[in-house]
Amino acid sequence: PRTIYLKDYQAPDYLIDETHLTFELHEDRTLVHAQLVMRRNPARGSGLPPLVLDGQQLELLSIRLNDRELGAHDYLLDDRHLTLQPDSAEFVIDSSVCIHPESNTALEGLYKSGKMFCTQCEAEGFRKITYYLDRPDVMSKFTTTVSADRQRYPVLLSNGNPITSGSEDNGRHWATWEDPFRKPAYLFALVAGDLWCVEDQFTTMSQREVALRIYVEPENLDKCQHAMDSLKRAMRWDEEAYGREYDLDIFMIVAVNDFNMGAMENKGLNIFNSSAVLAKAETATDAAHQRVEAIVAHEYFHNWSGNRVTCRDWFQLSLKEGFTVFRDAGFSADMNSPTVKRIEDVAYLRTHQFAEDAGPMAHSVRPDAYMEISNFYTLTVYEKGAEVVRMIQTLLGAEGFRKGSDLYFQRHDGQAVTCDDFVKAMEDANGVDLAQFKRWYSQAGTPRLEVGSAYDAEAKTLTLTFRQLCPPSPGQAHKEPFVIPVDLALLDGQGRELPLRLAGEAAASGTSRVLAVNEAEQSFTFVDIPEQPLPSLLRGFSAPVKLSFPYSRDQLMFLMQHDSDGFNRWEAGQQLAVQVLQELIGQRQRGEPMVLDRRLVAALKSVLENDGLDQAMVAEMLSLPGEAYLIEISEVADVDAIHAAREFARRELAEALFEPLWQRYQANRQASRQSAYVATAEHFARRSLQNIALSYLMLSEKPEVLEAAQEQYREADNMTERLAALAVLVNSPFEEAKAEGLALFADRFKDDPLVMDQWFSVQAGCPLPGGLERVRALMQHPAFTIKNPNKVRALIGAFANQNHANFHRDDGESYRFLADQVIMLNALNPQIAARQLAPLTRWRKYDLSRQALMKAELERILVSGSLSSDVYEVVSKSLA
Ligand code: HT7
Ligand code: ZN
Repeated sequence: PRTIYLKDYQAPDYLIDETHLTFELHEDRTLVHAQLVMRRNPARGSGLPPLVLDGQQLELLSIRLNDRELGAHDYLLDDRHLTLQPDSAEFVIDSSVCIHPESNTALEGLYKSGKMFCTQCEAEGFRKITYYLDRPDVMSKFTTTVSADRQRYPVLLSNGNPITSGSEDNGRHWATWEDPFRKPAYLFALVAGDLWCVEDQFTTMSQREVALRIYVEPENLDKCQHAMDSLKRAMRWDEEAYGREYDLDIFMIVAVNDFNMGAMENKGLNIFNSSAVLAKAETATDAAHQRVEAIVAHEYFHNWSGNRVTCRDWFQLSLKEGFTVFRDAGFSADMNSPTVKRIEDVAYLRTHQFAEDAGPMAHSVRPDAYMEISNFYTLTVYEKGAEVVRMIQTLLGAEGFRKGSDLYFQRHDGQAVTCDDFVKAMEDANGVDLAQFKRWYSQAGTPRLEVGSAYDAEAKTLTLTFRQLCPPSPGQAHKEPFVIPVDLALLDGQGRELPLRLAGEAAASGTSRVLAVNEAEQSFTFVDIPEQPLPSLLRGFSAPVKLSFPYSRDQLMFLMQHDSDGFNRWEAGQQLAVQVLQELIGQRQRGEPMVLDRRLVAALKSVLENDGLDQAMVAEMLSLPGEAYLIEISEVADVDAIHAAREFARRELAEALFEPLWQRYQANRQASRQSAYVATAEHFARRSLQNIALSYLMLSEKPEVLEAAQEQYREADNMTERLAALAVLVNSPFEEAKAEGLALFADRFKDDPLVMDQWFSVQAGCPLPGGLERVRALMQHPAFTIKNPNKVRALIGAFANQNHANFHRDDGESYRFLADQVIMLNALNPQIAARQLAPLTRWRKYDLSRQALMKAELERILVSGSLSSDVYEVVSKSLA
């Protein structure tokens, strides 16, 4: 495969003003007619270079240039392009092609999901539908006519507003849709099926009525209300937080079962993985409800950050994705608990994005080269990209940031732009220079920030010294200093924040502030500091860096209790737990008996006994750092020792804290019994504490806990409690109860694919011995199919990414298993194959024996036959 470079970007030679599409949908073949009203791009000069249209897997039936039928000698055709010679600056191309959605297993372009037709065009799927300039800087007005059998496909949808529809004599019918907004082809969508819809409406801030519809298969009609409520909240929030109003008369969401990602923001017609839209108490957990709320909002927010203002090229992907993740995080924070949302996001970023940034596929937020763009829908582009936007907000303040975003939307409405344009709007609206800050877009890797402090009791000054260092990443040996916003406070002996005045400043300005660290080594001296303070650093995780400060365990316990920044209270607890766990890991590796530092017990006991704390915070603080995070922060990860140490700590904590855990559990379970399920932050918090308490309690193997778990499993009116109870049974030694729970569950939910995904995942994640054998057996279950990405993620993905003890078994059999699945998926669905590969790409993290085993599997994939560009890019870069 060819590498594409950002430095080679050139504006398109031709533009497409209008796109008129006609689809004749048939079971075995679909005919696509495209009329393109085109002209020479004046920005590219006056000559008439050849017109090179993108097209893949298309059977060309006919092509006309301005009413002249072209013969084979009038154009060049290969498996990626159709090239012809225009003879005037303005012209019309008419093409007809035949495509085969029924055999499209890659789920890109037009395909069938179950009984319905649907599309996925981002990033480069439109070229599998018709010959086109399939690039985001070519924006066109689309009209789409869809015709299909009326009985099987009574609903025919596309982007924009419905214009006309009618019936034919042969049992077919048709509908025409017109989208008044110019858009790139990646935002095109079409859906045809026997769909039912839930309908509502929204009155925008300028009093326009918008019809809202969520289309699903009839059996899912009762699972749409949460998504609809989320959508209305998101529409209102975007008006209030960003001044953004919806612009069409109708907004539609369609749920499909076969989908490579979470959802897609096609203009006016969002297509969703059913897992990201369907939710009701009996079948979806609290986490699933929160995911639905976040994804519905995310896709809706793209209407401005992505659709009205789009990307010039795919290197700019974070322009829309980083910004939109930042926007959806703000929404979720406002709808739920901001501190808990931040904790969840940071834990996820540090575990997974930091690992990506340290691995062979590391790339900057704006990559400068790719082979396959689908591989760059990454945690770096999405989550780190959102952190970069967040840092801009931290540096400019909320008001300055809003001025910048207003200017960005106003200046670039209807345009395809770059990350530089985004930053420029922020600079211009605030009169600041962000030139050095922009290194966050171009330099990969996670900076380390080492902080030292020196207190001068006589001068009453505290000097903080910052040293930043970013490790090399592929293609970037040396990094220049970043601008790192460090939000901080200084706490006195009672935990009160001291007034902050830097040397040279006239007066103190508040008790917490943001320092912009922008040199490799830099000191800041605070004056009038009456006693040796304890710094609370990087509050709210104000920058995506690895911070180190030599806190003692007692100081961390102090911060856990007294820091007024909720995020940093949690962070202190995590750092304490990491120190304690690393000590246990060392003991285990040396063959010494493991001894848990009782300070961790004391710290968690006081958290558990503090009735004033938000229950969700208590649950977060009780959660020990995960194995994946402990692997990420290890130089060489000893998976067995990590697993053994963490399990040992959990058991010790369960024993020492049995009483307070049992009390909390019983109180919360009782409250659950007494109230019907509601998807609100308060109830999420109550159930999350109840469930983490149960998972600790179960380690005691006491009969009363087993009974409680079985009662919760049987009697719960919601999936959050039921699944948590099933998980503790599955992870327990109670074989009979486990088998009974699993069988009952499968019997009850066998017809609900999303619930069965959870059943697969719980078993795939079970760390008890024999994990690989269980996964192999589950692949034979009638509810499993490798053709459905949700099933692959639920079983194979959960096993390889979450079940470290079994995935890293020392004979390498699990690596072999994963490689086999990747080879199979490569032929069916390259995007999913490449994503499933991720755990093998991290081979450098492990001991030499595991390294060799993992590498051997990557090499086996490389020579396994004809590889997709998706898989080839990941494997070859991992081995380089
Ligand atoms: N913008 C959407 C990206 C997406 C996608 C990318 C590659 C292949 C399949 C895909 N489905 C959706 C989703 C989003 O970030 O909003
Ligand atoms: Zn997105």
